[in-house]
Amino acid sequence: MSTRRDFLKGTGAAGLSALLGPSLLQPAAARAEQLTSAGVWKTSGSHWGAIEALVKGGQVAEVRPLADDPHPTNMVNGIQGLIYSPSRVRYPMARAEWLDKRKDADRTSRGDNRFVRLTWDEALDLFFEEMERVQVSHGPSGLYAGATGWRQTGQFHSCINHMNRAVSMYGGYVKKAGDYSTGAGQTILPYVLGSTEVYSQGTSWPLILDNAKTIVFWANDPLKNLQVGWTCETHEPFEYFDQLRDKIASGEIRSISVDPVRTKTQKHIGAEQLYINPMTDVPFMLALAHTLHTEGLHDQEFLSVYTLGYEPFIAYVMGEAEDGVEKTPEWAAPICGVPVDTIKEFARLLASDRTQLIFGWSVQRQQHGEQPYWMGAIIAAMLGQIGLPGGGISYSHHYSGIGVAPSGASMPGAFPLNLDIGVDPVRTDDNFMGASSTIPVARWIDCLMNPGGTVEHNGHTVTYPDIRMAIFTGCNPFHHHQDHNKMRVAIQKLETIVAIDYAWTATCRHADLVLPACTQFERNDIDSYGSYSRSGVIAMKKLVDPLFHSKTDFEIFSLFCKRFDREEEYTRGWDEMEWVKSLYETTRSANEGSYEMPSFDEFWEKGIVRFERGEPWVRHADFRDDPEINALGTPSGFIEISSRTIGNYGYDDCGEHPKWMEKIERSHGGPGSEKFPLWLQSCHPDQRLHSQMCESDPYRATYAVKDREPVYVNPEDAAERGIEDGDIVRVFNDRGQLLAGAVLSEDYPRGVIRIHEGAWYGPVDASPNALDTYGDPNTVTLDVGASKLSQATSANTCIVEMEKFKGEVPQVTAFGGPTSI
Ligand SMILES: Nc1nc2c(c(=O)[nH]1)N[C@H]1C(S)=C(S)[C@@H](COP(=O)(O)OP(=O)(O)OC[C@H]3O[C@@H](n4cnc5c(=O)[nH]c(N)nc54)[C@H](O)[C@@H]3O)O[C@H]1N2
Ligand SMILES: Nc1nc2c(c(=O)[nH]1)N[C@H]1C(S)=C(S)[C@@H](COP(=O)(O)OP(=O)(O)OC[C@H]3O[C@@H](n4cnc5c(=O)[nH]c(N)nc54)[C@H](O)[C@@H]3O)O[C@H]1N2
Ligand SMILES: [Mo]
Repeated sequence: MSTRRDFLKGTGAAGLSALLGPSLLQPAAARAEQLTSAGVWKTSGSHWGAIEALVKGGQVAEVRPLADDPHPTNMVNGIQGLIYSPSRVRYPMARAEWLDKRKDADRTSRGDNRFVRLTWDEALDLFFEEMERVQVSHGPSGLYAGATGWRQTGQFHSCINHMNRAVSMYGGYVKKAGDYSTGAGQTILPYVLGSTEVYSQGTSWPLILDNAKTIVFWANDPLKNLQVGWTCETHEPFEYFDQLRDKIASGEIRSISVDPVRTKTQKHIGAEQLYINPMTDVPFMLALAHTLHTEGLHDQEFLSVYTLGYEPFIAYVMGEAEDGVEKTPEWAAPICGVPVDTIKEFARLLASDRTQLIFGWSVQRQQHGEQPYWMGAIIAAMLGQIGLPGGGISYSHHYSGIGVAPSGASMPGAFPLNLDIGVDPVRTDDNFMGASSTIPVARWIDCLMNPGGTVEHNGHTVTYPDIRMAIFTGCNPFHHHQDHNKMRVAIQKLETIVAIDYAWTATCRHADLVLPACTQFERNDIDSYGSYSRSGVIAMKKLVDPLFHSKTDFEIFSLFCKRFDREEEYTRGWDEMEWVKSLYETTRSANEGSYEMPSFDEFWEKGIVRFERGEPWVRHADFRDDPEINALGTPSGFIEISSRTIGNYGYDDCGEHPKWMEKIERSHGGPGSEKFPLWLQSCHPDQRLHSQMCESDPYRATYAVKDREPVYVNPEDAAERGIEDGDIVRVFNDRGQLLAGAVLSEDYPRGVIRIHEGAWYGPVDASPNALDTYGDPNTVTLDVGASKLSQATSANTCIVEMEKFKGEVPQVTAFGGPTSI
């Protein structure tokens, strides 16, 4: 296999010089646009990696990964089906009832999927009229436009920026704080380690592989999660997992995966699984701390020099404070399901030599999700290896290429937000009438249900605004938010919901006005090649014209701004290619003298400019080197094992140091498990990016079970319920019910089932507690804030029961668009 490495070797002395020449792809892979008798091959980039597409007669005939992708994802095979999905939004549409009566329309019928086709002019007039009405009558607190979502990639067509810029040129609106990915982690870690850590570059893999003796993957499945990236993914880290597999095989490195499930990563690299009961990492970690401390395996010098607040924490562990319970392995074992001896041996193993801890994010997407992250930092501090190559802790090596030594190059910026350009909004009313202008993102349903109510958040009190209208673009809240039955009631509070999407998602089904955007494959754009690796810049070439009546988000919002005479300011008078060129030229100037980039025309012709990898790098090495000069961003500058700041907030669900707190509901003997004995983990899909590509019919058919989303279940749990492989089952709890297709697998232990998030929601009808016909796990998940600190999603705190479905199986309603009238 010819890799990028081989190619870079061929560029001779480039690596010695600070001034790097443009390294364009080999001719074989560099054909941004190559005519063949059978059509034209065009290059583009995507969350799934760089691709080439064969375009014939105005149609995408074939899509394949770019030739030198070292580890292409199978998901590339779903792209064609995404473009030509029967679930595309074809025309601007309005919900039938809403079109007649607007704010006075019946809202209980939302979700019945009956819509009326409109012209673009009609639709955009309605959109503008509603926004104006809401802002005039309710001020900025009436409009929720703060979006969070995995819009398709491309810097110019970043649809969320388009919406934000256009809407804020008219007036203010309620914004969101945080995200669903790492809400608890990104809130707690700045108090403990001084930065979010979750979005920080991590120690480079070559240094980990050369120095670590033990690598722990904790709730982390990088082989699955690295298939996609925030910008065009390069899949560079996969080479390191192959090297790790070899080192494990030869006994040079031992790798352990702390996970209830046998993961893709464990299987690929040959890691050992350390089984743990779901949501019980904290008692396990407290017992590890107990063993390290009582056996004198902790690094006292590191703790004295680099940390604060060990004493109150260890007093809690030793049972000398608060609950008076000593957190021994004997105490933890029955809770976490890890035998006493295994806990002790694991603690000794961690302390015996260089140990790299690598955490995933799922374990903080649960109630009290801050605690396992804080505990991870404390274990790492007790081991005293933070800042050493192959030691310490990472919270990000499964994300967007982190761990590849980044080039130092500047990457293309995005289409600018209003704030950047100083355009005065039409309406300058910034009076939120006593309410907060920003709400924690995962509490928006709570906000709709309690206008004027308050909620604690990270040291502040948030007062919920009285929201009347919501605009969603580049996100799919009827996939991403928890407890859809509760959502369906809560959104009745909204007078108007506008959804802008290329796919007829459940969010469109529950909206009043739906505008058809085109996909990224129907527009020209530019993107970073490699999100964190900064490996280059890629041209995203339009493959085909926008399908049906769809338009680019840029066009949609240009026409929208025309309705209040801000079109010129919005577009700057530039068209798509002028914008793309300008983003390229800005990047080229920023890199001048360091990374040479060719003229725009040459770049566009060739498709990619590549930059050489940077020097391998160790996270926190500078802090270790001099903790006073390179102090952390915590209040004290040191690692805070206990936090006075958090302690002073006085929260009952996140205190001065980490603690074990029982969950509202938990399997394996926890609360509620007698009635609902199965833990439902809604991890990120191996075959999708969230809900994106679920609508790709031929691709979905490769994994669906009798047209339903798979539910993975242990064979004994299935047998106890009379369920066989391939059966349609009903998964339920007191919040909701869904159908899914059983896949029996020994990878899942007793009491644990998985349905991947992003399965499209297809309720049988608009009635309360309607059966979901395809299998969206968020039909049954719990919607509570992780704690008063982060108010993050608790999606993984969810228990259910399942049974073989009896009776007539309803048709899947999730796909295929609206029932037009
Ligand atoms: N139960 C459970 N729920 C979860 C999670 C979990 O682990 N478990 N994970 C959470 C996490 S971490 C995340 S990040 C969220 C993800 O939640 P989202 O980001 O909302 O999920 P996506 O499916 O990526 O939704 C993107 C939507 O934008 C549309 N779109 C894409 N590109 C464009 C564009 O250019 N223009 C327009 N107008 N629309 C576009 C797509 O068609 C799609 O409908 O889900 C969260 N929800
Ligand atoms: N293929 C693919 N890759 C993706 C995405 C995608 O949609 N598809 N989405 C991207 C995004 S937006 C995000 S936020 C990241 C998400 O990245 P993560 O949140 O890290 O990924 P998950 O797949 O949800 O979970 C990883 C592992 O955590 C384990 N786990 C869950 N709960 C517990 C627990 O209580 N204790 C322990 N010890 N282990 C537990 C699961 O069994 C699983 O093996 O992935 C990114 N990568
Ligand atoms: Mo995410």
